[in-house]
Amino acid sequence: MNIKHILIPALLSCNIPGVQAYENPVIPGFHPDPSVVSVGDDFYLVTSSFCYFPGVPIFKSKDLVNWDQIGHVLDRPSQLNLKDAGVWGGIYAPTIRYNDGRFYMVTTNVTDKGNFIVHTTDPAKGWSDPVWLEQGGIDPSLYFEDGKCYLVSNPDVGISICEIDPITGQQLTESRRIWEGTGGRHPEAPHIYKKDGYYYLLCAEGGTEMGHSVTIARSRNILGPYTPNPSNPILTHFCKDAQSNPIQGTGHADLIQAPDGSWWAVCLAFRQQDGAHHLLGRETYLAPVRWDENAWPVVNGNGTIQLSMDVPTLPLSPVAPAAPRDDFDGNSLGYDWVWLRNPHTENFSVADGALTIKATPVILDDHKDSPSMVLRRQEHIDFTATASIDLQNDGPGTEGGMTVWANESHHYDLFVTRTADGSREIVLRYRLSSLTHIEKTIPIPAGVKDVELRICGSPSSYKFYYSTSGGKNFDYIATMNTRFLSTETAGGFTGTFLGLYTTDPTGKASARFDYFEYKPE
Ligand code: 6LW
Repeated sequence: MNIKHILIPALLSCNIPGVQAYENPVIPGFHPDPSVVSVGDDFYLVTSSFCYFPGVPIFKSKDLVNWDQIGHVLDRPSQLNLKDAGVWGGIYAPTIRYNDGRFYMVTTNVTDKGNFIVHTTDPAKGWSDPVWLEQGGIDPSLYFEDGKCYLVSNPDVGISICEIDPITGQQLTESRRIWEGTGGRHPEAPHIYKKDGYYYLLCAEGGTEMGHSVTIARSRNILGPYTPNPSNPILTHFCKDAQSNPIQGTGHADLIQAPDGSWWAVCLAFRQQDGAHHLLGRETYLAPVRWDENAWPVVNGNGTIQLSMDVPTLPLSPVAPAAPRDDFDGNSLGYDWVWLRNPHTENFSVADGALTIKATPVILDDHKDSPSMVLRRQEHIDFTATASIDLQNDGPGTEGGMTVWANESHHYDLFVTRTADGSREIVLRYRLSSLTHIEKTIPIPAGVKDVELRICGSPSSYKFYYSTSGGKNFDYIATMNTRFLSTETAGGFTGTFLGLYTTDPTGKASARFDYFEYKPE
Protein backbone atom coordinates (compact mmCIF):
# COMPACT_ATOMS: atom_id res chain seq x y z
CA MET A 1 0.00 0.00 0.00
CA ASN A 2 1.21 3.47 -0.85
CA ILE A 3 2.37 5.47 2.18
CA LYS A 4 -0.04 8.27 1.26
CA HIS A 5 -3.01 5.98 1.78
CA ILE A 6 -2.11 5.11 5.35
CA LEU A 7 -1.50 8.57 6.69
CA ILE A 8 -4.25 10.15 8.71
CA PRO A 9 -5.70 13.37 7.30
CA ALA A 10 -4.19 15.42 10.16
CA LEU A 11 -0.78 14.76 8.69
CA LEU A 12 -1.69 16.12 5.30
CA SER A 13 0.37 19.09 4.26
CA CYS A 14 2.76 18.58 7.21
CA ASN A 15 6.31 17.53 6.56
CA ILE A 16 7.05 14.20 8.19
CA PRO A 17 10.37 12.38 8.26
CA GLY A 18 11.33 10.30 5.25
CA VAL A 19 10.86 6.55 5.34
CA GLN A 20 12.79 3.63 3.85
CA ALA A 21 10.18 2.85 1.19
CA TYR A 22 7.95 4.23 -1.52
CA GLU A 23 5.75 2.76 -4.21
CA ASN A 24 6.17 3.10 -7.95
CA PRO A 25 4.68 4.38 -10.17
CA VAL A 26 4.56 7.72 -8.36
CA ILE A 27 1.99 8.97 -10.90
CA PRO A 28 -0.05 5.98 -12.11
CA GLY A 29 -1.99 5.75 -15.38
CA PHE A 30 -1.23 7.44 -18.68
CA HIS A 31 1.45 9.98 -17.61
CA PRO A 32 4.41 9.50 -19.97
CA ASP A 33 7.57 11.48 -20.71
CA PRO A 34 7.93 13.10 -17.27
CA SER A 35 10.07 16.19 -16.84
CA VAL A 36 10.80 17.77 -13.48
CA VAL A 37 12.20 21.02 -12.09
CA SER A 38 12.77 22.29 -8.57
CA VAL A 39 12.04 25.81 -7.39
CA GLY A 40 12.85 26.49 -3.73
CA ASP A 41 11.64 23.38 -1.92
CA ASP A 42 8.91 22.60 -4.48
CA PHE A 43 9.15 20.23 -7.41
CA TYR A 44 7.03 20.66 -10.54
CA LEU A 45 6.49 17.85 -13.03
CA VAL A 46 4.84 17.76 -16.47
CA THR A 47 3.88 14.86 -18.75
CA SER A 48 2.82 14.48 -22.38
CA SER A 49 -0.85 14.39 -23.37
CA PHE A 50 -1.14 13.58 -27.14
CA CYS A 51 -4.72 13.98 -28.44
CA TYR A 52 -6.29 14.91 -25.09
CA PHE A 53 -7.43 18.37 -23.97
CA PRO A 54 -6.42 20.21 -21.85
CA GLY A 55 -2.79 19.27 -22.50
CA VAL A 56 0.34 18.73 -20.42
CA PRO A 57 -0.84 18.01 -16.87
CA ILE A 58 1.32 19.76 -14.26
CA PHE A 59 1.93 18.37 -10.77
CA LYS A 60 3.57 19.79 -7.64
CA SER A 61 5.38 17.93 -4.86
CA LYS A 62 7.72 18.52 -1.96
CA ASP A 63 9.08 14.97 -1.80
CA LEU A 64 9.03 13.60 -5.39
CA VAL A 65 6.83 10.72 -4.17
CA ASN A 66 3.49 12.46 -3.50
CA TRP A 67 2.27 14.55 -6.46
CA ASP A 68 -0.71 16.88 -6.55
CA GLN A 69 -2.04 17.92 -9.94
CA ILE A 70 -2.30 21.72 -9.99
CA GLY A 71 -3.69 22.07 -13.50
CA HIS A 72 -2.70 21.80 -17.14
CA VAL A 73 -0.11 23.94 -18.94
CA LEU A 74 -2.08 24.03 -22.21
CA ASP A 75 -5.63 24.82 -21.18
CA ARG A 76 -7.02 26.93 -24.01
CA PRO A 77 -7.40 26.37 -27.77
CA SER A 78 -4.98 29.20 -28.64
CA GLN A 79 -2.23 27.07 -27.05
CA LEU A 80 -3.41 23.68 -28.21
CA ASN A 81 -4.83 22.91 -31.62
CA LEU A 82 -5.68 19.20 -31.73
CA LYS A 83 -7.41 19.18 -35.11
CA ASP A 84 -7.44 15.61 -36.46
CA ALA A 85 -5.06 14.45 -33.67
CA GLY A 86 -5.24 10.75 -32.80
CA VAL A 87 -3.45 8.63 -30.22
CA TRP A 88 -0.12 8.98 -32.05
CA GLY A 89 -0.61 12.74 -32.55
CA GLY A 90 -0.85 15.99 -30.63
CA ILE A 91 1.48 16.81 -27.75
CA TYR A 92 4.67 14.77 -27.39
CA ALA A 93 7.22 14.91 -24.57
CA PRO A 94 7.41 18.23 -22.68
CA THR A 95 10.32 19.66 -20.69
CA ILE A 96 9.81 22.04 -17.78
CA ARG A 97 12.61 24.40 -16.70
CA TYR A 98 12.91 27.50 -14.48
CA ASN A 99 15.22 30.44 -15.06
CA ASP A 100 15.42 33.88 -13.51
CA GLY A 101 11.91 33.86 -12.01
CA ARG A 102 10.19 32.29 -15.01
CA PHE A 103 8.94 28.78 -15.80
CA TYR A 104 9.31 27.50 -19.36
CA MET A 105 7.58 24.48 -20.90
CA VAL A 106 8.81 23.34 -24.30
CA THR A 107 7.15 20.54 -26.27
CA THR A 108 6.03 19.41 -29.73
CA ASN A 109 2.56 19.44 -31.25
CA VAL A 110 3.14 16.94 -34.06
CA THR A 111 -0.28 17.67 -35.58
CA ASP A 112 0.31 21.44 -35.56
CA LYS A 113 3.50 23.44 -36.20
CA GLY A 114 6.04 21.34 -34.29
CA ASN A 115 8.16 22.60 -31.38
CA PHE A 116 7.02 25.51 -29.22
CA ILE A 117 7.56 27.21 -25.86
CA VAL A 118 5.11 28.67 -23.37
CA HIS A 119 6.14 30.46 -20.19
CA THR A 120 4.79 31.89 -16.94
CA THR A 121 6.00 33.44 -13.72
CA ASP A 122 3.28 31.54 -11.81
CA PRO A 123 1.91 28.16 -12.98
CA ALA A 124 -1.28 28.82 -10.98
CA LYS A 125 -2.01 31.90 -13.11
CA GLY A 126 -1.72 30.21 -16.51
CA TRP A 127 0.82 30.14 -19.29
CA SER A 128 1.55 32.28 -22.34
CA ASP A 129 0.52 31.50 -25.90
CA PRO A 130 3.11 29.46 -27.85
CA VAL A 131 6.13 30.79 -29.68
CA TRP A 132 7.13 28.33 -32.40
CA LEU A 133 10.70 27.08 -32.86
CA GLU A 134 12.70 26.49 -36.02
CA GLN A 135 14.70 23.44 -34.93
CA GLY A 136 12.68 20.29 -35.64
CA GLY A 137 12.61 16.80 -34.19
CA ILE A 138 10.72 15.85 -31.04
CA ASP A 139 11.46 16.01 -27.30
CA PRO A 140 12.80 19.57 -27.14
CA SER A 141 14.56 20.59 -23.93
CA LEU A 142 16.07 23.84 -22.66
CA TYR A 143 19.31 24.56 -20.81
CA PHE A 144 20.02 28.03 -19.37
CA GLU A 145 23.50 29.37 -18.58
CA ASP A 146 25.05 32.85 -18.35
CA GLY A 147 22.08 34.59 -19.96
CA LYS A 148 21.98 32.09 -22.83
CA CYS A 149 19.26 29.56 -23.59
CA TYR A 150 20.14 26.38 -25.46
CA LEU A 151 17.57 24.18 -27.19
CA VAL A 152 18.21 20.47 -27.77
CA SER A 153 15.91 18.14 -29.74
CA ASN A 154 16.29 15.22 -32.14
CA PRO A 155 15.91 16.23 -35.79
CA ASP A 156 17.16 13.60 -38.28
CA VAL A 157 17.75 10.72 -35.82
CA GLY A 158 20.32 12.40 -33.54
CA ILE A 159 20.57 15.13 -30.94
CA SER A 160 21.08 18.73 -32.13
CA ILE A 161 21.63 21.96 -30.23
CA CYS A 162 21.21 25.66 -30.96
CA GLU A 163 20.84 28.89 -29.02
CA ILE A 164 17.43 30.52 -28.93
CA ASP A 165 15.61 33.46 -27.42
CA PRO A 166 13.14 31.59 -25.20
CA ILE A 167 10.63 34.45 -25.14
CA THR A 168 10.41 35.11 -28.89
CA GLY A 169 11.43 31.61 -29.98
CA GLN A 170 13.94 33.08 -32.43
CA GLN A 171 16.85 30.78 -33.28
CA LEU A 172 20.15 32.59 -32.68
CA THR A 173 22.75 30.05 -33.85
CA GLU A 174 22.82 27.24 -36.38
CA SER A 175 21.63 23.82 -35.29
CA ARG A 176 24.56 21.55 -34.63
CA ARG A 177 24.55 17.75 -34.20
CA ILE A 178 26.13 16.84 -30.85
CA TRP A 179 25.37 13.15 -30.31
CA GLU A 180 23.94 10.16 -32.13
CA GLY A 181 23.38 8.09 -28.98
CA THR A 182 25.02 4.70 -28.59
CA GLY A 183 23.34 3.07 -31.59
CA GLY A 184 19.87 2.29 -30.21
CA ARG A 185 16.87 3.16 -32.36
CA HIS A 186 15.13 6.52 -31.82
CA PRO A 187 17.75 8.59 -29.96
CA GLU A 188 15.46 11.10 -28.20
CA ALA A 189 14.52 12.76 -24.90
CA PRO A 190 17.74 14.83 -24.60
CA HIS A 191 18.35 16.88 -21.45
CA ILE A 192 21.52 18.81 -20.52
CA TYR A 193 22.81 19.27 -16.94
CA LYS A 194 26.06 20.82 -15.69
CA LYS A 195 28.00 19.19 -12.85
CA ASP A 196 31.67 19.36 -11.76
CA GLY A 197 32.60 21.33 -14.88
CA TYR A 198 31.05 18.75 -17.27
CA TYR A 199 27.99 19.15 -19.48
CA TYR A 200 26.04 15.91 -19.24
CA LEU A 201 23.70 14.97 -22.09
CA LEU A 202 21.03 12.48 -21.03
CA CYS A 203 19.09 10.64 -23.77
CA ALA A 204 16.63 7.82 -24.35
CA GLU A 205 17.21 5.15 -26.97
CA GLY A 206 15.67 1.90 -28.12
CA GLY A 207 12.13 3.17 -28.72
CA THR A 208 9.37 3.35 -26.16
CA GLU A 209 8.75 -0.42 -26.05
CA MET A 210 10.68 -3.25 -24.37
CA GLY A 211 14.11 -2.07 -25.59
CA HIS A 212 13.77 1.39 -24.05
CA SER A 213 16.89 2.65 -22.25
CA VAL A 214 18.53 5.77 -20.86
CA THR A 215 22.07 6.66 -21.90
CA ILE A 216 24.39 9.56 -21.08
CA ALA A 217 27.43 11.33 -22.52
CA ARG A 218 29.51 14.27 -21.26
CA SER A 219 31.74 17.06 -22.50
CA ARG A 220 33.68 20.03 -21.08
CA ASN A 221 32.10 22.12 -23.85
CA ILE A 222 28.33 22.38 -24.30
CA LEU A 223 28.76 22.06 -28.07
CA GLY A 224 30.76 18.82 -27.70
CA PRO A 225 32.43 16.58 -28.52
CA TYR A 226 30.49 14.36 -26.11
CA THR A 227 32.02 11.17 -24.72
CA PRO A 228 29.57 8.35 -23.93
CA ASN A 229 29.51 6.75 -20.48
CA PRO A 230 31.34 3.39 -20.79
CA SER A 231 28.64 1.93 -18.51
CA ASN A 232 25.68 2.90 -20.70
CA PRO A 233 22.76 2.36 -20.45
CA ILE A 234 22.26 3.80 -16.97
CA LEU A 235 18.63 2.65 -16.85
CA THR A 236 16.92 -0.14 -18.81
CA HIS A 237 14.74 -3.17 -18.17
CA PHE A 238 15.91 -4.79 -21.41
CA CYS A 239 18.36 -6.90 -19.42
CA LYS A 240 18.44 -10.10 -17.43
CA ASP A 241 18.17 -8.29 -14.07
CA ALA A 242 14.70 -7.10 -15.10
CA GLN A 243 13.40 -9.90 -17.30
CA SER A 244 10.75 -10.90 -14.74
CA ASN A 245 10.07 -7.38 -13.52
CA PRO A 246 6.39 -6.32 -13.84
CA ILE A 247 7.73 -2.92 -14.90
CA GLN A 248 9.00 -2.79 -18.49
CA GLY A 249 9.95 -0.13 -21.03
CA THR A 250 11.86 2.11 -18.61
CA GLY A 251 13.22 5.15 -20.40
CA HIS A 252 12.73 8.83 -21.17
CA ALA A 253 14.19 10.19 -17.92
CA ASP A 254 14.91 13.59 -16.38
CA LEU A 255 17.33 14.15 -13.48
CA ILE A 256 16.79 16.44 -10.51
CA GLN A 257 18.77 17.40 -7.42
CA ALA A 258 16.77 17.80 -4.20
CA PRO A 259 17.51 20.55 -1.64
CA ASP A 260 19.34 17.96 0.54
CA GLY A 261 21.81 17.34 -2.32
CA SER A 262 20.41 13.93 -3.30
CA TRP A 263 19.85 13.17 -6.99
CA TRP A 264 16.78 11.48 -8.45
CA ALA A 265 15.47 10.40 -11.84
CA VAL A 266 11.90 10.47 -13.05
CA CYS A 267 11.22 8.24 -16.04
CA LEU A 268 8.44 6.53 -17.91
CA ALA A 269 7.70 2.80 -17.89
CA PHE A 270 4.70 0.52 -18.21
CA ARG A 271 3.24 -2.30 -16.14
CA GLN A 272 2.40 -5.52 -17.93
CA GLN A 273 -0.80 -7.47 -17.33
CA ASP A 274 -2.27 -10.62 -18.89
CA GLY A 275 1.08 -11.64 -20.35
CA ALA A 276 2.97 -9.11 -22.42
CA HIS A 277 0.16 -6.54 -22.59
CA HIS A 278 -0.03 -3.09 -21.10
CA LEU A 279 -3.16 -0.99 -20.95
CA LEU A 280 -2.60 1.86 -18.52
CA GLY A 281 -0.26 3.72 -20.80
CA ARG A 282 3.23 4.75 -19.86
CA GLU A 283 3.36 5.96 -16.27
CA THR A 284 5.73 8.13 -14.19
CA TYR A 285 8.31 6.35 -12.02
CA LEU A 286 10.91 7.62 -9.55
CA ALA A 287 14.42 6.27 -8.89
CA PRO A 288 17.29 7.42 -6.66
CA VAL A 289 20.51 8.36 -8.41
CA ARG A 290 24.02 8.21 -6.97
CA TRP A 291 26.13 10.89 -8.65
CA ASP A 292 29.57 11.26 -7.11
CA GLU A 293 31.98 14.07 -7.98
CA ASN A 294 33.37 13.71 -11.51
CA ALA A 295 31.64 10.33 -11.81
CA TRP A 296 28.81 9.11 -14.01
CA PRO A 297 25.32 8.97 -12.48
CA VAL A 298 24.17 5.52 -11.32
CA VAL A 299 20.41 4.87 -11.22
CA ASN A 300 19.22 2.81 -8.24
CA GLY A 301 22.39 0.74 -8.06
CA ASN A 302 21.98 -1.51 -11.12
CA GLY A 303 19.90 0.62 -13.50
CA THR A 304 16.58 -1.08 -12.77
CA ILE A 305 13.60 -0.03 -10.67
CA GLN A 306 10.93 -1.83 -8.65
CA LEU A 307 7.27 -1.33 -7.74
CA SER A 308 8.23 -1.30 -4.03
CA MET A 309 11.40 0.72 -3.64
CA ASP A 310 13.61 -0.03 -0.64
CA VAL A 311 15.39 3.33 -0.46
CA PRO A 312 15.19 6.37 1.83
CA THR A 313 12.79 9.09 0.70
CA LEU A 314 12.97 12.82 1.22
CA PRO A 315 10.90 14.11 4.18
CA LEU A 316 7.34 13.21 3.18
CA SER A 317 4.62 15.70 2.43
CA PRO A 318 1.51 13.64 1.63
CA VAL A 319 -1.30 14.98 -0.51
CA ALA A 320 -4.98 14.17 0.01
CA PRO A 321 -5.96 11.00 -1.85
CA ALA A 322 -8.62 11.58 -4.51
CA ALA A 323 -12.18 10.96 -3.30
CA PRO A 324 -13.48 7.84 -5.08
CA ARG A 325 -16.94 9.27 -5.69
CA ASP A 326 -17.71 12.43 -7.61
CA ASP A 327 -21.27 13.61 -6.97
CA PHE A 328 -20.74 16.54 -9.31
CA ASP A 329 -21.65 18.91 -6.49
CA GLY A 330 -19.37 21.69 -7.69
CA ASN A 331 -19.72 23.68 -10.89
CA SER A 332 -16.83 22.29 -12.91
CA LEU A 333 -15.02 19.05 -13.58
CA GLY A 334 -11.79 18.20 -11.72
CA TYR A 335 -8.38 18.07 -13.40
CA ASP A 336 -8.70 14.30 -13.79
CA TRP A 337 -11.31 14.71 -16.55
CA VAL A 338 -10.15 15.40 -20.12
CA TRP A 339 -11.63 15.47 -23.60
CA LEU A 340 -10.63 13.95 -26.93
CA ARG A 341 -9.25 16.66 -29.25
CA ASN A 342 -10.62 20.21 -28.89
CA PRO A 343 -13.96 19.80 -27.10
CA HIS A 344 -17.29 21.53 -27.67
CA THR A 345 -17.28 22.74 -24.08
CA GLU A 346 -20.76 24.26 -24.35
CA ASN A 347 -22.14 20.69 -24.35
CA PHE A 348 -20.91 19.95 -20.82
CA SER A 349 -22.26 21.39 -17.61
CA VAL A 350 -21.86 20.56 -13.93
CA ALA A 351 -24.83 21.91 -11.96
CA ASP A 352 -27.49 20.79 -9.46
CA GLY A 353 -25.41 17.80 -8.42
CA ALA A 354 -25.06 16.29 -11.87
CA LEU A 355 -22.90 16.27 -14.95
CA THR A 356 -25.10 16.90 -17.98
CA ILE A 357 -23.69 16.14 -21.40
CA LYS A 358 -25.59 17.36 -24.44
CA ALA A 359 -25.46 14.85 -27.28
CA THR A 360 -24.24 15.47 -30.81
CA PRO A 361 -24.34 13.10 -33.79
CA VAL A 362 -20.55 12.52 -33.37
CA ILE A 363 -20.05 8.85 -32.47
CA LEU A 364 -17.16 7.33 -30.51
CA ASP A 365 -15.67 5.86 -33.72
CA ASP A 366 -15.23 9.35 -35.24
CA HIS A 367 -11.56 10.15 -35.97
CA LYS A 368 -11.99 13.87 -36.67
CA ASP A 369 -14.46 15.60 -34.37
CA SER A 370 -14.64 15.54 -30.58
CA PRO A 371 -17.55 13.38 -29.34
CA SER A 372 -19.69 14.38 -26.36
CA MET A 373 -17.47 12.42 -23.98
CA VAL A 374 -15.35 13.18 -20.92
CA LEU A 375 -12.61 10.76 -19.98
CA ARG A 376 -10.58 9.93 -16.90
CA ARG A 377 -7.52 7.72 -16.91
CA GLN A 378 -7.62 4.10 -15.84
CA GLU A 379 -4.88 4.35 -13.20
CA HIS A 380 -5.12 0.91 -11.62
CA ILE A 381 -5.17 -2.56 -13.12
CA ASP A 382 -7.87 -3.58 -10.63
CA PHE A 383 -10.70 -1.10 -10.21
CA THR A 384 -14.46 -0.68 -10.10
CA ALA A 385 -16.09 2.23 -11.89
CA THR A 386 -19.78 3.01 -11.51
CA ALA A 387 -21.92 5.76 -13.00
CA SER A 388 -25.57 6.64 -12.76
CA ILE A 389 -27.19 7.79 -15.99
CA ASP A 390 -30.52 9.19 -17.05
CA LEU A 391 -31.20 10.02 -20.71
CA GLN A 392 -33.31 13.05 -21.54
CA ASN A 393 -35.07 13.99 -24.82
CA ASP A 394 -33.80 10.72 -26.22
CA GLY A 395 -35.14 9.05 -29.34
CA PRO A 396 -34.23 6.05 -31.46
CA GLY A 397 -30.46 5.78 -31.75
CA THR A 398 -29.61 7.93 -28.71
CA GLU A 399 -26.83 6.41 -26.61
CA GLY A 400 -25.51 7.44 -23.23
CA GLY A 401 -23.24 5.56 -20.90
CA MET A 402 -19.74 4.54 -19.99
CA THR A 403 -16.91 3.33 -22.21
CA VAL A 404 -13.53 1.71 -21.62
CA TRP A 405 -11.66 3.69 -24.21
CA ALA A 406 -8.30 3.01 -25.85
CA ASN A 407 -8.98 4.88 -29.09
CA GLU A 408 -11.67 5.45 -31.73
CA SER A 409 -11.43 1.89 -33.02
CA HIS A 410 -10.86 0.06 -29.72
CA HIS A 411 -13.45 0.59 -26.99
CA TYR A 412 -16.00 -1.35 -24.94
CA ASP A 413 -19.27 0.57 -24.52
CA LEU A 414 -21.93 -0.03 -21.87
CA PHE A 415 -24.85 2.27 -22.55
CA VAL A 416 -28.55 3.01 -22.34
CA THR A 417 -30.38 3.49 -25.61
CA ARG A 418 -33.92 3.87 -26.88
CA THR A 419 -35.18 1.38 -29.43
CA ALA A 420 -37.40 2.04 -32.45
CA ASP A 421 -40.49 0.92 -30.48
CA GLY A 422 -39.83 3.57 -27.85
CA SER A 423 -38.63 1.29 -25.05
CA ARG A 424 -35.25 1.57 -23.39
CA GLU A 425 -32.53 -1.02 -23.11
CA ILE A 426 -29.00 -1.48 -21.84
CA VAL A 427 -26.47 -2.49 -24.47
CA LEU A 428 -22.93 -3.86 -24.17
CA ARG A 429 -21.01 -3.36 -27.41
CA TYR A 430 -17.39 -4.06 -28.36
CA ARG A 431 -15.56 -2.11 -31.06
CA LEU A 432 -12.31 -3.85 -31.93
CA SER A 433 -10.64 -2.64 -35.09
CA SER A 434 -12.90 -3.62 -38.01
CA LEU A 435 -15.13 -5.71 -35.76
CA THR A 436 -18.18 -4.21 -34.05
CA HIS A 437 -20.13 -6.64 -31.89
CA ILE A 438 -23.23 -6.25 -29.74
CA GLU A 439 -22.65 -8.69 -26.89
CA LYS A 440 -25.94 -8.23 -25.04
CA THR A 441 -29.12 -6.14 -24.86
CA ILE A 442 -31.18 -5.98 -21.68
CA PRO A 443 -34.67 -4.41 -21.62
CA ILE A 444 -35.14 -1.74 -18.95
CA PRO A 445 -38.42 -2.15 -17.05
CA ALA A 446 -40.91 0.64 -17.75
CA GLY A 447 -40.82 3.37 -15.12
CA VAL A 448 -37.10 3.01 -14.32
CA LYS A 449 -35.41 6.36 -14.73
CA ASP A 450 -31.80 6.16 -13.52
CA VAL A 451 -29.67 3.22 -14.51
CA GLU A 452 -26.38 2.38 -12.83
CA LEU A 453 -23.63 1.02 -15.04
CA ARG A 454 -20.56 -0.68 -13.59
CA ILE A 455 -17.24 -1.82 -15.06
CA CYS A 456 -14.71 -3.86 -13.05
CA GLY A 457 -11.16 -4.12 -14.32
CA SER A 458 -8.67 -6.88 -13.48
CA PRO A 459 -5.42 -8.07 -15.12
CA SER A 460 -7.09 -10.15 -17.82
CA SER A 461 -10.71 -8.97 -18.00
CA TYR A 462 -13.27 -6.25 -17.78
CA LYS A 463 -16.57 -7.33 -16.26
CA PHE A 464 -19.76 -5.40 -16.97
CA TYR A 465 -22.78 -4.97 -14.65
CA TYR A 466 -25.96 -2.89 -14.39
CA SER A 467 -28.51 -1.95 -11.77
CA THR A 468 -32.09 -0.76 -12.20
CA SER A 469 -32.67 -0.76 -8.42
CA GLY A 470 -30.87 2.47 -7.61
CA GLY A 471 -27.60 0.61 -7.07
CA LYS A 472 -28.97 -1.84 -4.48
CA ASN A 473 -28.20 -4.89 -6.62
CA PHE A 474 -26.00 -5.18 -9.65
CA ASP A 475 -26.64 -7.83 -12.31
CA TYR A 476 -23.75 -9.32 -14.23
CA ILE A 477 -23.80 -8.82 -18.00
CA ALA A 478 -20.60 -10.24 -19.51
CA THR A 479 -16.79 -10.42 -19.36
CA MET A 480 -14.38 -9.29 -22.05
CA ASN A 481 -10.57 -9.57 -22.35
CA THR A 482 -8.36 -6.65 -21.46
CA ARG A 483 -5.69 -7.56 -24.04
CA PHE A 484 -7.65 -6.27 -27.04
CA LEU A 485 -7.48 -2.74 -25.61
CA SER A 486 -3.76 -2.97 -24.82
CA THR A 487 -1.22 -0.70 -26.44
CA GLU A 488 0.25 -3.78 -28.13
CA THR A 489 -3.10 -4.39 -29.89
CA ALA A 490 -4.86 -1.03 -30.03
CA GLY A 491 -1.70 1.08 -30.59
CA GLY A 492 -1.06 4.68 -29.66
CA PHE A 493 1.15 6.51 -27.17
CA THR A 494 -1.74 6.70 -24.73
CA GLY A 495 -3.45 4.31 -22.29
CA THR A 496 -6.99 3.30 -21.41
CA PHE A 497 -9.58 5.74 -20.10
CA LEU A 498 -13.07 5.46 -18.67
CA GLY A 499 -15.40 7.75 -20.56
CA LEU A 500 -18.86 9.13 -19.89
CA TYR A 501 -20.53 9.89 -23.20
CA THR A 502 -23.67 10.43 -25.18
CA THR A 503 -24.51 10.59 -28.88
CA ASP A 504 -27.77 11.17 -30.70
CA PRO A 505 -28.48 11.31 -34.45
CA THR A 506 -30.71 14.36 -33.99
CA GLY A 507 -28.47 16.08 -31.42
CA LYS A 508 -31.54 16.75 -29.20
CA ALA A 509 -30.83 14.35 -26.36
CA SER A 510 -28.68 14.78 -23.31
CA ALA A 511 -27.35 12.45 -20.64
CA ARG A 512 -27.47 13.32 -16.95
CA PHE A 513 -24.86 11.60 -14.80
CA ASP A 514 -25.73 11.84 -11.13
CA TYR A 515 -22.42 10.48 -9.91
CA PHE A 516 -19.28 8.70 -11.05
CA GLU A 517 -17.25 6.52 -8.77
CA TYR A 518 -13.79 5.09 -9.43
CA LYS A 519 -12.46 2.72 -6.77
CA PRO A 520 -9.05 1.09 -7.00
CA GLU A 521 -9.26 -2.47 -5.69
C1 6LW B 1 8.30 10.77 -26.89
C2 6LW B 1 9.55 10.06 -26.90
C3 6LW B 1 9.07 8.80 -26.38
O1 6LW B 1 8.23 12.03 -27.45
O2 6LW B 1 7.96 8.51 -27.04
O3 6LW B 1 9.25 7.05 -24.95
C4 6LW B 1 7.53 9.72 -27.61
N1 6LW B 1 9.58 8.21 -25.39
O4 6LW B 1 10.58 10.55 -26.17
C5 6LW B 1 6.11 9.81 -27.34
O5 6LW B 1 5.90 9.72 -25.93
